[in-house]
Amino acid sequence: MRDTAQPIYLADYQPPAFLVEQVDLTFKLAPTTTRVISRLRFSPNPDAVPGQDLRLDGEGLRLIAASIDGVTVAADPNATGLTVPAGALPDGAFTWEAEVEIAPEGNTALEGLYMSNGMYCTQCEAEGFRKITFYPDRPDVMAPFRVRIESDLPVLLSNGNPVASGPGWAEWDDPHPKPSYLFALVAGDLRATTDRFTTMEGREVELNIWVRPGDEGRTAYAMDALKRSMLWDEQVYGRAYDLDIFNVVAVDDFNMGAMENKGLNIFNSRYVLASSATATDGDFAAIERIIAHEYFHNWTGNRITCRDWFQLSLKEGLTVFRDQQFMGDMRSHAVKRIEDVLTLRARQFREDAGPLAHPVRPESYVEINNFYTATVYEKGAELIRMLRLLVGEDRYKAALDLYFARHDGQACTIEDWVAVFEEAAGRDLSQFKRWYEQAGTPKVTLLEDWQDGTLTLTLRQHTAPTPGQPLKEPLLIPVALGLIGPDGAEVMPTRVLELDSPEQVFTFDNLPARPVVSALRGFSAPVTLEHAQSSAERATLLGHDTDPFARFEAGHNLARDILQAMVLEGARPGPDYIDAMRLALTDDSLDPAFRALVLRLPGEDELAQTLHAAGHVPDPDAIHAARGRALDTLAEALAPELARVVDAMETPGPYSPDARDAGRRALRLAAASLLAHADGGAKARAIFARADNMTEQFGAWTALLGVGAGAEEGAQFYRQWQNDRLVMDKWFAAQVMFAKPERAPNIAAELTGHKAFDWKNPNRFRSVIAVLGAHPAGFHRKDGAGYRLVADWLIRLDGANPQAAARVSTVFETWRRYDADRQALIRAELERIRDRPDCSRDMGEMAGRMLE
Ligand code: B3K
Ligand code: ZN
Repeated sequence: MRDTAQPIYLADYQPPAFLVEQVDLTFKLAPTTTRVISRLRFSPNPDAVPGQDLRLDGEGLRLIAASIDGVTVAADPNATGLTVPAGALPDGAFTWEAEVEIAPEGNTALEGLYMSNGMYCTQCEAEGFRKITFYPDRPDVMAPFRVRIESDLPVLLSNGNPVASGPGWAEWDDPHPKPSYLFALVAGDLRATTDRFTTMEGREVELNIWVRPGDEGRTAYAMDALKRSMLWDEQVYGRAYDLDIFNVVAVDDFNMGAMENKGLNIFNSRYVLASSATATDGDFAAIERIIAHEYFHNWTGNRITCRDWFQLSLKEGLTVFRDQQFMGDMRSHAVKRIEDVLTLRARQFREDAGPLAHPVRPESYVEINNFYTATVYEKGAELIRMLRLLVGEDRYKAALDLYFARHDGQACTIEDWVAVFEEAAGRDLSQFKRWYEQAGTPKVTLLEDWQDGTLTLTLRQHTAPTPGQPLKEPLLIPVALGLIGPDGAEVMPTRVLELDSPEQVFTFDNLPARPVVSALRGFSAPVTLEHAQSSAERATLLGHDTDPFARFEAGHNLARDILQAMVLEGARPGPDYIDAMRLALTDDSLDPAFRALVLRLPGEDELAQTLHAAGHVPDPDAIHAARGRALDTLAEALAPELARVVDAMETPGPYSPDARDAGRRALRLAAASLLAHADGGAKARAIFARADNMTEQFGAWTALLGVGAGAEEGAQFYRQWQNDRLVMDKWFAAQVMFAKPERAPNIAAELTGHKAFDWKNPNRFRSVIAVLGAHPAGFHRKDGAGYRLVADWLIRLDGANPQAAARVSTVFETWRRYDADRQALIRAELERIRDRPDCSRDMGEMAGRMLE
C-alpha cells in the first residue's frame, strides 16, 4: 500500500492489472451527503501479469456498499483505497458496483467534487477522481463514461453529449474513452452564452459558456476566442472537434487557470470573464491563450493522453507550444516570442537554477501536483520548438500527422513522441532526448576571433549540476545565427549551428569586413548565452537586426549590463544607452507593442538571477535602488519624447482588445509610467481621469503607484469596483506590487485584514501573498518580516488547500542566492513550515526539496 509521503518512480511503472470497458456513474447531489453510485466493467489487461489483485484508489470516501457481479464484497478501505484479492475475483471480466458518500461543501482543497458559491464542480487532474469514487485513478486506464446527475439545481453538466434529462436529473454520455482525470461534473444556477460551430467534417457543434447570473455580459471575447481556436486547429493541425457540444464553465474558486475536461472545460473565472471596463488587454490576451490551450488539449492530452504522470510534458509542453503558435498567428509572432522568452527566463530559468530544478520528464515525485511547473510546461514547449527547427517545418507537420494517426486513443510516452520525429525526419534523436532527462539551463559561451576576412566562432556548452544530477552530458543545441555587416545589412541568411559537443568551432570566410554576430536568433534554444559584445555592437543589433527577438535582446542586454554596473559600481546609464532607447522609442516604423517591450527595463528578480549567476550575492535593496535610479535618469533624458509618445499613442474610437490597439496602449502606458519619474505623474493622472477601459485605468493608477503617488486614484478605484471580485483582485495586488520595499510586508499584512480578503479563494490569496513573494526588495526585507508573513499564511492555507499553498511556496525557491542572514531567516521559516505534524504531503515535499 502506498505510504503517501513515499516517492513514486518512473522506473517502477507497471501496466494496469485491469482495464475498464465502461463506467456508469450516478450522482445524488447534496452539500454534505452526496451519494456516488459507480458501476465499472473490468477486464484483465492482456499486457499485464495475470492473476493480480484488484486495486482501487479512493480517498476520503465513506463506503456504503460494494459488490462484484452482484455479490456483496467485504471491502475494507484504508486511507488511500482498497484491494480485492485476486482469489475473490471471477475469471475474466466482471462488474464492480459501489456506493460512496462524500461531502463537497466541506471540500476546501478544491480537488475532487467541491462547491463554489452554491455551485457544484469538480477538478480531477491529476488524482482528484479518487476523492469522488473508488477507481484505478491513473491516466493509462481509459474508458467511456455515462453519467446521471440528480439535483434540484437548474443546470446539470458532465462530459460528452447530453442524452436525456427531466426535472431534477440529467444524463450524459461520453463515447470517447478517457482517463478519470478528465471526468467533470457541474451543477448550479448558471446562465449560458450560446453559439455554434460547424467543423470541417460537417459536425454541428453547440458552444456554451456558462457563468453565474449577472456575468453574461462578459463572455463574448471567450466565445470568439473559442471559435477562432477551433478553426485554427483545423487549418493548422487538421484536428476537428469530436462531440456535438462543447461547454465551458467559469468558477470563482479554482486552483489554477483552467482544466481541459472532455467536452466540459472548467475555468477560473478570471480567464473567461472580460469586458473593456473590467479587464485589461493582458487579461484579454490571457483569456484568448487559455481558451485555446484547453481547447487544443482535446487532441493533445485527451485523445492522446499520458501513460503516467512522468509524461506530463507530452501533453502540456505540446499544448503550450500549440497555444504559442496560435497566439503568434492571431497577434504578432515577434512580440509573442519576446513575451514567451521573458516568461521562460523569469519562471523556468529561475526554477532551473534553484533547489526545485527537475527535468522536463521528472524521474520521481511525492505529489504530482507539485510538478505542474514552468519546466514541464514552458521548457517542454521550447523542446518542441527546437525539434521543429531541427527537422524543419514540413517534417514537423509530417511527424505530428504520424503522431495523431498512430496514437489516437492511446496513453503515450515521451519515447512515442520522439519516435515520430525520428521516423518523419529519418534522423537519430537520441542525443536530443537528453533535453527531457537532464535538468538545468545550459550555458553556451560564444568566442569570436577575426583574422583576414575569416570569422572563427568557438562555441562551448556547460550545464551546472542540479539536485540529483551531478554530471551532465552534452546536449544537441540549435544555435540560430546571423551576421550583420558594418552598414547594418545582413551578410548571410540565418544559419542553424548544431552544437552537440562540449566545444565546437565554426568558421565564416571571405568576409569583406568584420560583421556583428547575431546569435541565438528567435531564442533558438532555452540556454543562457555568454557572448561579450560592446555597447556599439549591441546598438547595431538593436537598430538593424532582421530578427526581432535578437533586436529586442540586444537592447535588453544593454540595459542589463548597465543595471549590473549600477548595482556593483554605482554607475549611471551612459549616453549610448539613452540614445539607443530614444531611437527605439521614437521609431514609428516599429510595432508599438515591440517598442513597449524594449522600453521595459529588466526586472529586479532577473537582475538578482544574473548577478548570482555571475558569482555575486545579490542585494535586493541595492538592485531596487539602482533600477529606480535608472528609471529616473531615463525619464529625465527622454521626457519630451515620452510625452509625445503618450499623446501619439492615444487610441481613438471605441475600445477594441485587438493586438493593434493593445500594442498602442501598452506603449502609451509604458511611456507614461516611465515619464512619471520625471513629471510627477501628471500624464498618468490625466490618463486615469479620462480612462474608459480597465487597461488605461489600471495602467495609469499603477504608473502613479510606481512613483509613490496614486492614493486618491486608489480610493476612487476602490469605490468604483468594490463589488467586482475580479477587479478587486487587481486592487489588492497593485498595492503590494508597487509598495515601497520597506513598507511592502506591512501593506500586505494590512490587506490580509481587509474585509474583502477571502483567503480561501486562491485568486485572492495570491493577489496579496504571492504578489508579496514576487516583490523582491519587499519580500526580502532584511528583518524577515516578508518571510514571516508569507510563511504564516502558507501554514494557514496548507490546512485548507495544500495544492494552492504548495504552489505559492515557490516564492522561497531562490533563497540560496542571498546573503547568510537572509538565508538563515528563510531556512527557519521553511523548517517551521515543514516540521509541523500536520504539514501536507504537497507542502512537505516542496519545503523538503527547498531545504535539501
Ligand atoms: N491540465 C490542467 C492543469 C491541471 C493541474 C493539476 N494540478 C490545465 C492545463 O494545463 O491545461
Ligand atoms: Zn495544459
